[in-house]
Order: sequence, then structure tokens, then C-alpha cells
Amino acid sequence: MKIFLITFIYLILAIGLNAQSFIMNPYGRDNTKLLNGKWNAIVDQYSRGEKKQFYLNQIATEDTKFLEYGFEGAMRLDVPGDFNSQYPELKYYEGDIWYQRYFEANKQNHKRSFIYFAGVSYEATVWLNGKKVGNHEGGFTPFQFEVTDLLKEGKNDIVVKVNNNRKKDRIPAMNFDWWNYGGILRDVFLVQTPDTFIRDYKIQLKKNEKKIISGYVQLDGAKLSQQVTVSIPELKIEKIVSTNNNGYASFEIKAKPKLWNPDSPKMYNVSIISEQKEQVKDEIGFRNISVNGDDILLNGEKVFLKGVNFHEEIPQRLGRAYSTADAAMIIEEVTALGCNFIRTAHYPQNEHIIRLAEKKGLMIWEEIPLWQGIDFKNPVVLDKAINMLREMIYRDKNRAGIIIWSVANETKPSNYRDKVLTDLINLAHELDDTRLVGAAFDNPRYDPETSTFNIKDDISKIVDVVGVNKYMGWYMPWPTDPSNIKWNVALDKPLIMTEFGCESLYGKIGDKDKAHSWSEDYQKDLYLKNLEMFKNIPNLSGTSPWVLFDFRSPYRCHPKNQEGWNRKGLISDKGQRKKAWFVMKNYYNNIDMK
Ligand code: GCB
Repeated sequence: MKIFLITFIYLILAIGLNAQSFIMNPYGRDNTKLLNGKWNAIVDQYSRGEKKQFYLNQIATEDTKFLEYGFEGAMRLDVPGDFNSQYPELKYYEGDIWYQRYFEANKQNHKRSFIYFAGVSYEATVWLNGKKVGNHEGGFTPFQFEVTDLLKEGKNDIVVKVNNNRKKDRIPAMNFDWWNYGGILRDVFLVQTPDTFIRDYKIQLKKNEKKIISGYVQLDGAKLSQQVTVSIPELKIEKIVSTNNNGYASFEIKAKPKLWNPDSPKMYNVSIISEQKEQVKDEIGFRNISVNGDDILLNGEKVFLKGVNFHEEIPQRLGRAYSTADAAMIIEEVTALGCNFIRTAHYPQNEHIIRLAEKKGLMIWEEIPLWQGIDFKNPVVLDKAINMLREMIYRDKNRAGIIIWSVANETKPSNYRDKVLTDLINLAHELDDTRLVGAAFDNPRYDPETSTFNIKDDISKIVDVVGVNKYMGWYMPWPTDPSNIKWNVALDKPLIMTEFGCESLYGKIGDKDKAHSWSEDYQKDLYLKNLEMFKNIPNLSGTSPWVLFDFRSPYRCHPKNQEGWNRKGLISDKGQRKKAWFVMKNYYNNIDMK
């Protein structure tokens, strides 16, 4: 009890310290201005820029003065976008890069102004007109700074120091199996609002109810008590709520929405208008997700998750995905495979991807980048993980497509790790009672005596859904015929095979029995064998092969077959479908329920 209390108090403190309050959905607001485009950039390999005050962006005028930096005439970098793919010399770069640009602002019609970043990897420090406005750590979630007082009418100068060093106390930490893309990876906005603005809202079906929409609005500013109108015209809903002294109002509305599901991903136009006529528009779907024994239920009906994993990367461009066009390319390949589910391994991907996936009827497993090798002993790491989880859930709580929040991938049991994951799982439930919480485990062990996989991991007992990453036939040779392998892993709850697969080089013909043939034939056969084994997993509720496309990774050093690529894609880096793709496609076409 005492331990529980201490954990709880710590959690509350940590939450308080890190409370994130970025503006919900800048994409659905009128008074925004994208600060995307070409920015000037300085590569600062030895991190001298702060000392040399790059953020002042000065020009030498006095006869006796000179400067050893300058943004005028410097390298140009596209925002959004990773820097690694923009210049050959930045391919492997890890360190500081300073970004700078000018922009015009109009202050007259707006009371408050914010600079909103949809994602900067990994750490960003921001200055406006020479003054520091703040710092943010974590590469895959939004953040913002209020610049009401610093913003000038007319020309403004923004400088961002980006750092993508790998560090022991970062998440992910020293190594991970994907490219360490750095930079201002996602959209940047100037958001302007009245003195009191709609900071946040949640509008979803109430837990386990099909006819009650529940939610809240949260205002921020001087006039916190207002009448706010929430409308969903197609459902003839126009609800006026009064916010309290803290700017908060919760509500429940009786309604009969057509429920969102993969075959018919119905979305409704929603609008929220404040008394000061500030408006936010969104498209929202309504659905229930729950677990009954070892079944996942969508709107009360059993569903099998036909999934796939992918990184936020466009392999043909050797860089991160950032636009709606990039999202379209990825999601088109997901749906071509016959999927109804994606795992955005191993981090929250940009909103273009999440929103398009939802529109196409894809259910989503979204994860924070707690990937192997995390320093769970360091309390700072828990703090950062809490922040990342909060930011992920905060950003995507209105997305019906998201059904599972995942707190980790392949972490080794230990007291420290168990405590961190327990805190995260509790927090995810506390922040959102309408979705499932999961984690991906690679530690089910095979017992040759009984030909059975078992798991010993306390965390597997407290998640709603267990994800299993098992590379049978690749990292672990088949101990016996796949059809003889039994599974006794978390039988009381749904199990999703969140990763399986192997590498193959597109076009390579080879021995289906030799892993080192790197052939499509080996990969195809491995898929067939895995699908055979899956028949013996009584609680199997979904599969999600690793991975949709070949992706870049410094882990992968084989000169001929890898060359810096993880070749486990069902589709090559050039976009060609491998033989295993057709195996999975066929499986998904024919599988009904388990
Ligand atoms: C895993 C990881 C994934 C790797 C994959 C691999 O278990 O979760 O991030 O890329 O294996 O290819 O080894």
C-alpha cells in the first residue's frame, strides 16, 4: 500500500511538472500560418552556437567587429524534413544544427500568438527575435511556445537549435534499428488566437456506450467562463456548454451516430465555437473498442486485426515521411495488402498518416519509442516517458482509429523496468478509459519438453492486449515442425503477433531452406510456416508482420544484401512487392475470424 501511495504521489508530481498544453489540432483552425519552406541552417558539430550566440543572428557593422557565423548565404534546409536526406554530408550526422528564417506576422487582429511544432527530432531549443522561448525533448510529438509578447508586427526572426545526438537518458536511447533522422521533421505553425482560446477538446463515444457522445472542452486565457457551442450538423447536434472558472466543461450528448468501422469508416464534421467566435473544426468518428476474454471487440463485435508495421519513412526518397502525399503513398500500400490495422512502430507518426489511416478504416496501435536498451534505473527516463505518453495521448485522443496505446517494445523484465511500465500503463488508463493499453514483448520462451511457448513477465499480466514479436525461422531456428508448436502465452487475453518476418533482397532467387540465401523464396517459406504456427495460438487476435517496406538502418551492415537497409520489407526500397507480400495478402483475403 505504501509503495502504491508513493508511486501515485510521484506520478501526480511528474504529471504536474510536465503537463503539456499544446493547442489541439492546429490543422482545424483558421488563424494559422505555416512556417514551412526553406530555412537557413548552420551545422554546429562541436556545439559552439549557444556560446557564440547564433540565436542573435547578428550582422557585423562596427569596424572592429566580426562574426564567425551567419545565416545569410548559409546552407538551406527544407522544413518539414529530416536534414540527413537533404545533403550527402549530413547522411550520418548526429549533433546540433541551427535553423533560422524570417516571417511576417500581423498582430492587430489577434491577441495571442504561439509557435507550434508538430515534431522536431530529437531536442529543440527555440528563440524568437533573439530571446529564448523554450526547449522540448522528444522527437515524435508536438509542442508549442507562447510568443505573444515577443512577436513583432511585420518581420520576425526565428532560430531553432536542433540536436539529434543519441544519449543514454534519451528515448529511444543509444541505439535503435532505424535511421536516426534529425531536424524539424514536421509542420511548423504560427497560431494566433483571441485572448481566450479553445486549447483542447475531446469528443468520443462514452466507454461501452453506443449512443452517448461524451467529452470536454478546455479554454485557456483571461475569460475562462464562456458559452461554447459544440456542433455535429449531420447528427443535428448543437450543444451549448458553459465552461467553469478553470475554463473547463464536460458534457454528454445522446446521439445515434453511425459507428466507425473498417468497412465503413464514417466520420462526422464537428465544430467548436467559443463566445469570442474562435472556431476549431475536426472530423471525428465514433466507435467502441473493448476486450472480452481473449477477444477484441469493435462496436461489440469480435474483430481480427489484419495489420502491418511501418516506419515513418519514404524508402524511395531515403528520408522521413512528412506530407499528405507521403501519407497517401504509405496508406495506399497498407490497404492494398488487405489490412484493417497498422502498428506505427515504434513512435507516434505524423498526423497526416494517422488521420488518413483513420479515414481509410484502419485501426491503429500507437506506441511511444521505449525501444529496448532504455535506462530504466534513471528516474529522469520515467519522467521523459511519462511526458511522451501524455503528449501522444493528448494529440490523438480524438482519433477513433486509435484503439491501442502501447507503452513499450521489447523491454527486459527487472524491478526498475516493471515499475516504469506499470506507471505508464496506469497513466494511459487514467488519461483515456476508452482505449486498450498494450506493449510488445519478445520474451515468450520455448520449452522443448512440451513444444510450447510460455511467458514469464508480470507486465504481460497488466496490459489489456499482449503483443508478441517472434522471429521464428530467423532469429530463432524452428525447433520442430511449425504445426507442432503450441502457445500458452497470456491465454486469458488477446494476443497480437506484433512482429514476425525475415530479410530478403528483392529479386533474389534462392534456397527456401537457407536463411543466408537472403532470398525471396526463403522469406516466402518462412511466412507460410509462421502462418501455419499461428493456427496453434488459441488467443490470436491479430497479426502484424515486420515490416511493410525495407527501411534504412545503421544496424544492417552486410555489404551485398543490406548496405544499411533492414530488408524485412514485404515491399522493397524501390516499391516492388516481394513473394511474401502475396502470401500475406492471401492470408488476409481469406481469414475471417479466428
Ligand atoms: C525487432 C524490433 C524492430 C526491429 C526488428 C528486426 O524485434 O522491434 O524494431 O527492426 O526486430 O528487424 O530485427
